[in-house]
Amino acid sequence: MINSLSKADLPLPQPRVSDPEVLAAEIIERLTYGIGKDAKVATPHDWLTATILVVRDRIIDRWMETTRAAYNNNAKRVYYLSLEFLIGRLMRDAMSNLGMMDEIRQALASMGVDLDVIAGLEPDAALGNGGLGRLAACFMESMATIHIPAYGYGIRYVHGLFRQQMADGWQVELPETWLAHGNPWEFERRESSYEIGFGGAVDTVAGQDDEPHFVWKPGERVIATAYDTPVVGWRGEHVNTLRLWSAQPIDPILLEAFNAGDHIGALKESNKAETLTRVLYPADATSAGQELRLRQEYFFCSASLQDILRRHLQQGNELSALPDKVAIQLNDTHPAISVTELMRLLCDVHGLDFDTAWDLTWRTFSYTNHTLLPEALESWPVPLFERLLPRHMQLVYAINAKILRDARKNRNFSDHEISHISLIDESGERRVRMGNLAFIGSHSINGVSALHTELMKETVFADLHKLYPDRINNKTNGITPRRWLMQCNPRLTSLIRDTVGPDFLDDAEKLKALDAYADDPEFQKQFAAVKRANKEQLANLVASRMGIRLDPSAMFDIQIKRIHEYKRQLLNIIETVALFDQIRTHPERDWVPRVKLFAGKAAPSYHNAKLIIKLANDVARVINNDPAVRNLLKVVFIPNYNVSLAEVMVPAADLSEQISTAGMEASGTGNMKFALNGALTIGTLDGANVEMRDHVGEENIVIFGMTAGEVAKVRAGGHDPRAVIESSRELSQALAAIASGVFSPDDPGRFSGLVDGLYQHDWFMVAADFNGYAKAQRDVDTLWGDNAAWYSKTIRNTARMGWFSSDRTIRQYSADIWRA
Ligand code: T68
Repeated sequence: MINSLSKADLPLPQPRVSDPEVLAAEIIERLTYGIGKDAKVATPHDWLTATILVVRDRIIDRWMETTRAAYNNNAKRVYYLSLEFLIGRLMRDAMSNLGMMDEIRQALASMGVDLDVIAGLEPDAALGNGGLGRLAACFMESMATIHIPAYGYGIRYVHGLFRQQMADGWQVELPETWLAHGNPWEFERRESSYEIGFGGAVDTVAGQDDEPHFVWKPGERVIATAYDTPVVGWRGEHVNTLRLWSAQPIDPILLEAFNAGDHIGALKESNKAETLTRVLYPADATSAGQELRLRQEYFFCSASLQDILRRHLQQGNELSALPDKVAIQLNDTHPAISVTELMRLLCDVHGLDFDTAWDLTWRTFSYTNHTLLPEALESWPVPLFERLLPRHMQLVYAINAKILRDARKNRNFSDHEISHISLIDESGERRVRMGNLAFIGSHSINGVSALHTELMKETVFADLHKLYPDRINNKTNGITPRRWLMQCNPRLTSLIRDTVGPDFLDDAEKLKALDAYADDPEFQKQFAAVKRANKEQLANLVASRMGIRLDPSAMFDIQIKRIHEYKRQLLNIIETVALFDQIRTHPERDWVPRVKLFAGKAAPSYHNAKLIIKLANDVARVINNDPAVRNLLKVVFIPNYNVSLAEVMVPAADLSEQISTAGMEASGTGNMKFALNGALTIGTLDGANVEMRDHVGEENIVIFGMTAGEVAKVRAGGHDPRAVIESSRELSQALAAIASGVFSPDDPGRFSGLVDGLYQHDWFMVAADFNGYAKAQRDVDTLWGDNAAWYSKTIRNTARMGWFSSDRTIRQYSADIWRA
């Protein structure tokens, strides 16, 4: 009987061995006893599941050690709250970090199974929209790598970001079903369940000390259940937990209703609960603004905070030690409701007074801002907020009163300044400002690139910055070099290791050693051969998925990211049309063969973004079928962009398009992935491009276009796009072709609205930057013509991008914000 033994006497599992024979035997064992399949009839999916289970075993040993060590040291823990974790596939990541990729490959091969084939079947977990969600995934891996005891908290969406299909060149959204074959990475933790309330009313009862005590009586309740996924760091030394919440009804079925014959009504509660965590909102850069979204936000914040407080107290800590033992990072405003939820738990559940609770709260939280776009700043109508979260509404008013009185009395803030820092926006329908709540409730507010952080101080948070001048700081984004170099580009990784040794594997800044080889003809040849092989791999993917043949000796010019007007895929397409015209008009010139590749998803309700996808496809059809440019220009829009596709495209790029309107892209992280993999960047002085230029050297990046300051000035002072367009023959002809239906003969007016927007206001400065962009592209052509110069620059990009490792970013968060 277990009970009669003391826990210390329980036997520990044997540490796992990782030689191919042992692994093969374990995979067979898993197949047989874990999945119940005879190896002779196992499907590739069964092999995948069995392999994952065997890899997972190695992680679990370390996971338990890590968790035990954090508990024994009573270490400060970091909690990363994010509504999105765009983790992609996990098997390669895990095998590579554990250093067992070759052994698993051999084990499978000995049984006639190809690792690459089954790895390609793993679903791509797309629990995020784009950069913000992918950053959270890179951060999780870096926190494990540098041994920070950390938990990621989010939602276990049943359907992640939609699958994109093309129907006659238009985006069509289909549901994504990543859980269809089960998820061998996760552990359901039924014991970690919490009740989450919505609606109802607040009662006041007299406390012991005459202070009124508030009791929220929710009108609805659901259960949040935890699902844990281990996140293993480089070399497998430390394993953290990604804990995702799933909603369950309190009563799975209302038997009374069922017995009375109301079979649908009997499941109403159940359906309602499950709807909560069913799908990821697919809009990036706009706030969703719907009740279900606010419910999702509150649901996962409340569950996470209850869990965090339980762990804190279970360790024997006092509540007063919360900021010393707990750091909670809010990934954008999506988890900002946490500020009031922690206040509620501390005051109403744990009985602290308001001022004490407030002091603990703002010292525990910190907040990362990812955008300055006004349409993305979350705010909720007061009536909706009050109906769904009546107690939190009271707390918003109480916090507001405290802050505004202080600003007025001690800082002499004017009415105008007060109206900007208030948690309530009164400019129209009254709304709760989640950005201000996150700011006021945090001791640190950070931007994600140097430029973005400065603009935050001057624009959205100017008045709050005046009130709290020490809180805003910068943490330039980074990417994990494990996924974005070692795994996605094994050829380049081997070449670098053979050339400068393995130090860069543990410290990306050691890539600097490659600088010495940038002008070495022999190394350039090898670097070029790696690029060529990666391009062939991408060409094979395009051939098999789309039936289009690409010439790997052409320049691969790639723009992949969410489709958004500020990211200016339109500028790229218009310049492509202009180039098409030029090639046809001047066939006698020495044109550089180019393949223009695009991929990315548009928010389903974003009309212009969807039109831009259609335009890319329409332009591709015409250009790819014109014999006059046959070997010189190809245009391809690859459907269903996701992390796995990026892992093939990034290593294959010669040219990386980072051409957003200056001042609008907070940082960008795709820009870093391309440069690290030896692409040349053509870009504006926006987001992290500015710092990339500083690191790689201005001679190794192609910069064009207006600066953020110039954009702001021109927007304020009246920009005359018509005059700009009419003064450029190339641009006006390209626009005329698009607007008149050259690319859309079936519907000639299809793009006239898009072009009209450029003539009318050109908000994103597409016309304004066109000439600079076109000239920069011809400079790129010239450079391409000089092979030695090209590789000298691209090698220097790889050599100098080490600083953009997310390990560096996380060290900075840890030193300056979390003090973990
Ligand atoms: C991105 N933001 C920034 N938002 O655009 C990008 N938004 O410059 C930056 O590099 C990246 O964050 C990481 O800091 C987003 O990706 C969203 O995805 C999003 C999702 C929902 C609502 C609003």
